Amino acid sequence: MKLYELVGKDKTQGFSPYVWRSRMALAHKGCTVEMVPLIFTEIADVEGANAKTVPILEHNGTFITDSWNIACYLDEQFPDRPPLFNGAQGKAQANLFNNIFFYNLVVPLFPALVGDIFNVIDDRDRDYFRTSREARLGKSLEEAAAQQEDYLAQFRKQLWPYNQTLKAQDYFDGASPAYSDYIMYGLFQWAKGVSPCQLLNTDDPLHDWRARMDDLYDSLGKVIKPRG
Ligand SMILES: N[C@@H](CCC(=O)N[C@@H](CS)C(=O)NCC(=O)O)C(=O)O
Repeated sequence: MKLYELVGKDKTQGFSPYVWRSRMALAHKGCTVEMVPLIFTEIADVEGANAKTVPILEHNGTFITDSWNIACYLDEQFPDRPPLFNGAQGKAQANLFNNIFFYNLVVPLFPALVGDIFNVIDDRDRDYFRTSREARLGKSLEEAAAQQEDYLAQFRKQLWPYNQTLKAQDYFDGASPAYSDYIMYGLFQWAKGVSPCQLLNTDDPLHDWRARMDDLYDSLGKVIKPRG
């Protein structure tokens, strides 16, 4: 199996939040995977994948794109291994979690990190990244970076339901981690991989949860080194 991921100048520090979901999901399933680093402007060139984004999973000559599809594929292909979704109802709940999570957390975090991302990407990606992200932001990367603290404050306010949930349970999926946890963990791997800013207070339940997630699968997530 191969998992195509997104890197910047440092090819060991894959920072895509969506790739991290798939990477953790593959580890959860006990799958051994070869990571294939790509920069933004190489993604469309992966022959046979017909992809615009990573992650891309290649398995027995089949390409699966989109992290959600990859998770569904893994549960279908390996039904005897620990499930990522607890049945059809669990999958439907994870889908809701994913969409709320996107709206609550990804949307405010993207402008907070965009200036830091620009500093870590490969030089060959800089024009593409600036043009595409400035169109999405409706402002320059520098203007967004100057407002980083405001965006982070908005982001931190949105953490309340997630911290509250972890007061009653160890993982978003209950007593042990599964796909909702990997959705959340990807976000923190993204921030850690590109930015020195601290998203959490040490007394946030999410802080301890993240430490537990860091220890999973031979500390897989710790391949990302803090920038701060
Ligand atoms: N819905 C997709 C989103 C994936 C995505 O947005 N990936 C980003 C990296 S974090 C990407 O490949 N972007 C390529 C680009 O913007 O050109 C998924 O879940 O896999």
